[in-house]
Amino acid sequence: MTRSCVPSSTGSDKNVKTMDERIDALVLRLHEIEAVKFGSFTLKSGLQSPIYIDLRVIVSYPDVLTAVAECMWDVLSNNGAKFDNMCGVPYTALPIATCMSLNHDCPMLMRRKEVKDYGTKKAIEGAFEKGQTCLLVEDLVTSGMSVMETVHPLQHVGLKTTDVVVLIDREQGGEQTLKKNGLKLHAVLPLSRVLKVLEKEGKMSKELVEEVQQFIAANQTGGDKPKEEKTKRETYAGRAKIASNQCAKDMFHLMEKKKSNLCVAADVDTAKELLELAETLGPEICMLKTHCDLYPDFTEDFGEKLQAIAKKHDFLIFEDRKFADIGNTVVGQYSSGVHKIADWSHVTNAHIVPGSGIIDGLKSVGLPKKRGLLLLAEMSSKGTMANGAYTEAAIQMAKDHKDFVMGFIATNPNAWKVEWSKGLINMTPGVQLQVGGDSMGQQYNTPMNVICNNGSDVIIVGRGIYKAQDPAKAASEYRKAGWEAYEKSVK
Ligand code: 5BU
Repeated sequence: MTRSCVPSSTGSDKNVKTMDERIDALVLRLHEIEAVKFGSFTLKSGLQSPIYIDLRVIVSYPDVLTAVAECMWDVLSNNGAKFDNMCGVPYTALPIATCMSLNHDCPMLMRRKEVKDYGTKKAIEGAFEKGQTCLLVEDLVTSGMSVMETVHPLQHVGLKTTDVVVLIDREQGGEQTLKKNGLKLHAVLPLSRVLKVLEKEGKMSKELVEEVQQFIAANQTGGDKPKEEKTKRETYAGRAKIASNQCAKDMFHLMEKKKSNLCVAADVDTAKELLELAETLGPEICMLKTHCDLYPDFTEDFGEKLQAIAKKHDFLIFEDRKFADIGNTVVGQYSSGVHKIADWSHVTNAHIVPGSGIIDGLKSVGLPKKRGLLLLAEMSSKGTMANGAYTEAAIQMAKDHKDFVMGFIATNPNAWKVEWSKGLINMTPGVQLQVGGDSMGQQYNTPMNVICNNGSDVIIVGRGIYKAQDPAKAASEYRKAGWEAYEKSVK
């Protein structure tokens, strides 16, 4: 297919400066306008970073914006990229894409960030034809997640996406993630080059460069490749032997038996739909996660019916209740009320915000029934406060209640480096086959990253399965992906 946009470089001062010179000059300008800063910065994830890159400021410096857009176009030209139109990832990359579009007469499209469900509402604005190839324009890539959030709606309307151009690649695994999703990354500035130029020009000390390099090396998002040093670990069967909680033991055994580490988050609208889904997906899963307060048709016999299906297909039930009150209150919430969760759900979970009394309360109800409790050590959503000291407190509370606490909701247990917890299960929500997220802060990681690189045991998948055209087929795909990741990690 002929593509209408075939970049050839036309930078304004290209005749007087080589591309390398222009890029080096741009690095200095970015430092000057504080788009690249050094110090101690708290990132959204809670991590302390010695480097902070904020390219939003470039809109106030037309010379920088022009140089950025020209360098990005030239990189595409050097790499022989071809496309029909382009779409900037909102918001920082929008003016960059606009500049490229105007300077090179290449049509632009826009993604509406506020459309929550691109299946039903118009998410891509502009004129295009199905089958055209759309270039993704982004200012900065770290994990590749925000790029994927724009790729999905573009693909959904029939556009092909093959190339992504960015100004800065933080070299933290984004390129590998994009590659796994069929995208080639064109970066003007790998972060290492930014550091090199700034050190050469006396803007950074050697020690500071090393500090940033160490931070980047220690905070890889992992792409989707198994990291060699983290791959080997104990099998589920081996861990069943050392688990103290009965539900954890049962879960490890049944995962090994069924060859499934897939938990489906069945957030459907009614109890009727939930029971149907449990019947359909039962053979594929080790656990079914419910939110029983979602169902307007919840009846007293719900638990009994679900238990029968769970028994038939051999899976555990996990009511994702997220208890968060003092011990005395959660006793009643867990055992009685409309839902009587303790009667039918093998597993439930709790926030540790109230302190360890919440575990004592839940345990007084759950332990005699051989139930298990998951503590929320981390969450999948953007900006979660469950990190650092909070996560450490959750780990300590689990250690003090090994009989009842069966494990954690966790996103990166490998980072905890806790040896004693092998008998506990780590379960991770926010999983889809591609990285990305939704418009309300959910963040998705892939089964390979979750199980193999981040050291979790169970993938929890909701919309990736129950919103699929064929949920049974999707569940089988997720099960396969989760199991392959597990096998890779124990080899
Ligand atoms: P999704 O459709 O795959 O995004 O559903 C994720 C499910 O996991 C949903 O039921 C959430 O309530 C649940 N969840 C989560 O997404 N993130 C968390 O940190 C915890 C639970 Br805890």
